[in-house]
Amino acid sequence: VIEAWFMDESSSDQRLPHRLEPNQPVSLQELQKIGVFYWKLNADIYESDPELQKIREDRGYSYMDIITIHPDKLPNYEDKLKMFYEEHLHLDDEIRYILEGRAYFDVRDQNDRWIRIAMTKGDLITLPAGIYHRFTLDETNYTKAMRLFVGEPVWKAYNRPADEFEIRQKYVQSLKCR
Ligand code: KMT
Ligand code: NI
Repeated sequence: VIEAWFMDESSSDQRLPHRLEPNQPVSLQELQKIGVFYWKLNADIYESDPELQKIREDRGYSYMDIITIHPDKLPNYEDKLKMFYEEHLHLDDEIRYILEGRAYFDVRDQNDRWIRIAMTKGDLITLPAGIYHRFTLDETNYTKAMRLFVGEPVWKAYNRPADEFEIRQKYVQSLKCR
């Protein structure tokens, strides 16, 4: 299963775990309530995995590419990492599948608290359109991830505040009906 926890308020290195003391875990069920969904897959066979194929077909994830995030492998690494860690939303779901390494996705819960989701090899996650979130590597500084998308990908991120978007209002509304 996936591990998630409420974050502390410390402004130290974003790559550190930032757990509260004592740790305050967040369950998969709580993540589902804010529209975050999760699968565990076998990343060793991602090129021919029928389970991944099925998810892609069922959910219409026609597009995919693979991004390697590491100082030596990603052009403009520092800028991109900084950008990924700005609190933002997208007009579409963000779907990521970790093939190697590790990373953190931080999402805001219904009370605007940060939840940190620890992603490791084999974790596939979907963040709903309109949720405020951000991304960082951990201290190992390396991840290889598959990016999935319904149709032609749109990577545009809107930094907070972006409350005027209809998709944001739709998302906020959806939190009330769960
Ligand atoms: C995003 O929009 O938050 C990202 O694309 C994060 C990096 S992809 C592993
Ligand atoms: Ni994003």
